[in-house]
Amino acid sequence: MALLNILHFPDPKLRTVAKPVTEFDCELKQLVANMFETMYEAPGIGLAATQVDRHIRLLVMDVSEERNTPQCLINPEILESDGEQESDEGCLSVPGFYENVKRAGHIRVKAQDESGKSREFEADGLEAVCIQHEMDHSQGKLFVDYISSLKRGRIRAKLVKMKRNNELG
Ligand code: K1U
Ligand code: ZN
Repeated sequence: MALLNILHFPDPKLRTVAKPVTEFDCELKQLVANMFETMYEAPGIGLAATQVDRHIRLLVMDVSEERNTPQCLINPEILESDGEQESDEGCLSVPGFYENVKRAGHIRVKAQDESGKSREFEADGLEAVCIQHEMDHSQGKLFVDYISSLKRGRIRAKLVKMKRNNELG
């Protein structure tokens, strides 16, 4: 397995709209394994392929406290959503910044697994927040797009400076 390089805001590659996964082969399974390793090491509760410069509709996540419930969602779709929840979100592509974001409180999701098998399930709380956050990445959207342009500009300037000073790892 291998750790993958995570892109940081404002890298324009993070704005790429991901394409559906069509081949469920060994290469895909290797990417999924590497993304889990990268997410656990970071540490994070989720990671989208877009963040590691692979522009396909794939995300991994583990929102369990024990960090023992890995989930891989391929070509995910939100079939239904209702309610509203607000919580602080972070992002491995925007390190060190947390902002309050409003999301649907309850979602019904359809997604494929690494073998291409489709399943449907419901999510709420942190799991629903994480799925919506990671699916935004596949659309080239970041949580900083939900805050004011003034705040986003400040975060951008700080991260550009940190990158220049080699402080982003
Ligand atoms: O960059 C990412 O997409 C991962 C991101 C996911 C996320 C966090 C919070 C709300 C919605 C989505 C993170 O994992 S940031 C790190 C983080 O929140 C965390 C890390 C370790 C333990 C607990 C939380
Ligand atoms: Zn993120």
